[in-house]
Amino acid sequence: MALTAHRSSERIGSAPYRPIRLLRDPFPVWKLLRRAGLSKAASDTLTRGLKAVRTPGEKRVRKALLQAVGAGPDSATLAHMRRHGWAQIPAEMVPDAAAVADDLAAVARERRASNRPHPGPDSKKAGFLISLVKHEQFLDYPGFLKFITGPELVYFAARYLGEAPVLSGARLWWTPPNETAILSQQYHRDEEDHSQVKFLLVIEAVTTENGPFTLIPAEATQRVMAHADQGYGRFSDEEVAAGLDGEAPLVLTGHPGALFAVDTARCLHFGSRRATRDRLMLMAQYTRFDAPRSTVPDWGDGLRPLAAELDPLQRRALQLS
Ligand SMILES: O=C(O)CCC(=O)C(=O)O
Repeated sequence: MALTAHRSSERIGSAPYRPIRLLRDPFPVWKLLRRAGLSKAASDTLTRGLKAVRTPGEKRVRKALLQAVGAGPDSATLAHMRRHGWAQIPAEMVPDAAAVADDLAAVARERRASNRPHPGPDSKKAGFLISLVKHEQFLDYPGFLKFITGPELVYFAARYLGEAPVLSGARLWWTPPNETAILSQQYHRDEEDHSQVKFLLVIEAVTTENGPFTLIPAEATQRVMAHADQGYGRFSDEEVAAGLDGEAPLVLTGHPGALFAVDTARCLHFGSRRATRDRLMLMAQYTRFDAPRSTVPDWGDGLRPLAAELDPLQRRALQLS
């Protein structure tokens, strides 16, 4: 974690290239506070406060950027997202999605064939959710990074979260056939913040055979948690069913190019469970700037060419001023 400001204001085109590095990753701070004996809630509050102190005005700027962008064509989809915690983004809102899925399928074929999944924090999962490309590695694929940071996705996340958000992760996920129901293959909620957006792009058709992403909409998640008297951690299928009162979980199947947005902090979910066929998805995660438990890719200088093409709100997604 770098605590010092990066003062470079070199200009690329009309846009200054100035990474915002102060407390880029709040999560290590949060973990320190926890180790010091603070509760999760107190650690959340303090981490947010520290971030605000280290980057004064940043929150205000991010809200102002959203005001400048205004309302868009996505209001019905946004309303669905706000109410239910998930939405399918209509194809006409993301005309590039099918072509991007096609190109990503080619990259995945190459990566799978050469059997070079990148080792990393998720290698502990070994048998599923392998990141064929992740975070900074997307700099090698500018077209995909452009899609992920395009106005369609970033503005949607901004309008939902109420401010210019941060791209806190991107992964090309490969789940091979497996027989397990462990870790993220069990119901859980993500804990980076109270609210966040994960975009999920189907790359090769997902059916019930591919271990589809499965979720409980936000209102029903509230009922399940109240019934189980539990907010976080893993929930068994039985606990979830008991709180659902007959309502079926939502299974995100779709054709290549289908794009979903899920607030994985508000919706219980799992995926990759007992797949009998490969599953390929692109995942892009957006959080608020002060999400207390998030980590953020270190994009470094590789962003310069893309940065020149982005508007101020999009630039904020990559932690650029
Ligand atoms: O699709 C999956 O395998 C589950 C992913 C998941 O649990 C998550 O993104 O938090």
